[in-house]
Amino acid sequence: MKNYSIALLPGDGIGSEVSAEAVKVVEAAGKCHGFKIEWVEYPFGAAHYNKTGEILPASALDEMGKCDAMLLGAVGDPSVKPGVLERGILLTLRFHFDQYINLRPARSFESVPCPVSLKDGVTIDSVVVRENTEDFYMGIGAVSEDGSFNKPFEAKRGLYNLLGNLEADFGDRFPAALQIGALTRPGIERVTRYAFDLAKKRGENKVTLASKANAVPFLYGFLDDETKRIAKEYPNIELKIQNVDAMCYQLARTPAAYGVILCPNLFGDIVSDLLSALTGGLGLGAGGNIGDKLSMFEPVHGSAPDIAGTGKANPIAAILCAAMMLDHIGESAGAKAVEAAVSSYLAGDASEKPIELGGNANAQTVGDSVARYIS
Ligand code: GGG
Repeated sequence: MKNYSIALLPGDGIGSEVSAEAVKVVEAAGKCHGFKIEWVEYPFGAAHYNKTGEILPASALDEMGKCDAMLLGAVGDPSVKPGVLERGILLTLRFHFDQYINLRPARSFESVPCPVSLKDGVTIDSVVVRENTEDFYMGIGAVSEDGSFNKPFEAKRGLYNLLGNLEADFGDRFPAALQIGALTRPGIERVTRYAFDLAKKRGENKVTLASKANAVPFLYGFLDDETKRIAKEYPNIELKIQNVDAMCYQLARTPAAYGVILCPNLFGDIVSDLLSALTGGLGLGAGGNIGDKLSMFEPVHGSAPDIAGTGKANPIAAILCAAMMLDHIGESAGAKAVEAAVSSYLAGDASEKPIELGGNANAQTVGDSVARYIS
């Protein structure tokens, strides 16, 4: 019997509902496949912040770093100013543990209707490889009441510590905002190699890069050039560079035409929501924040406060995150069992499907059903 220690951060909104079901299914897989999980649960999120003023203490980061992986529900709540929890918890975790890949697979299920028609037998099987530490997620910026800026900044990453000063003046006196993005050669290199290695592993001969060098030439022109340079290391895999707007258009028309999609941080967030919708709904989109230290598995969806507590949350994304996590820690048989259980469950009685997919099953019932299919 192998034992693992997994940090569990249910977070806000539907986060606790969906992560409870993921835990249930992992426990069932552990019983069948001979592993045991010690869950180390953390309270961080809106309720804890509103009660204590604490966001994510350094002591918790130290403790989490000793775990084998982390499962995260969702972060963000209307009771807290946007960005406080997202930056203070989610992005802090990604940056602190240098989780430089955000891997977001998107697969259609035969039994789940897609909003666009697919030819018979054609399925969506693509994966977004999103750079997870740079681009417009650097957190460098300011809002000014009088259009002038003079503010030092620091952005600590695994690869570097960026120091600088944001200094600008619009001249006229009006409120304004400035935010800057950054991309670096080592940041692009590691995510590009990851994407190309993944394409090779999947037996594919193409990686498509979502870019926008025509309108944002400094950042994305650099991205294109650096990606082309790395792509030369993979002579059997073509690099196709596509403007992200054209990619969204083509994804909506021919979603099955894509395999590995390489994205800078912001486009990756957007494109993976679109892909989740194309495969049937946000409640199906799993993801992993992967790095060489602690990796963290987190659904594509957010905390969805509008449906929290209603039972409408679809826990399949969180359950598929748990499968990714099991694969990551080396429990690949357990991971396959969870994926197979999800497919079997979704192929079953339509009325027992999640509410998001037109059935009557609340989050708890979905979790119970998937757990029953584990073998
Ligand atoms: N639109 C779904 C959603 O809110 N997902 C969570 C999210 O956007 N997280 C921020 C991120 O992944 O960067």
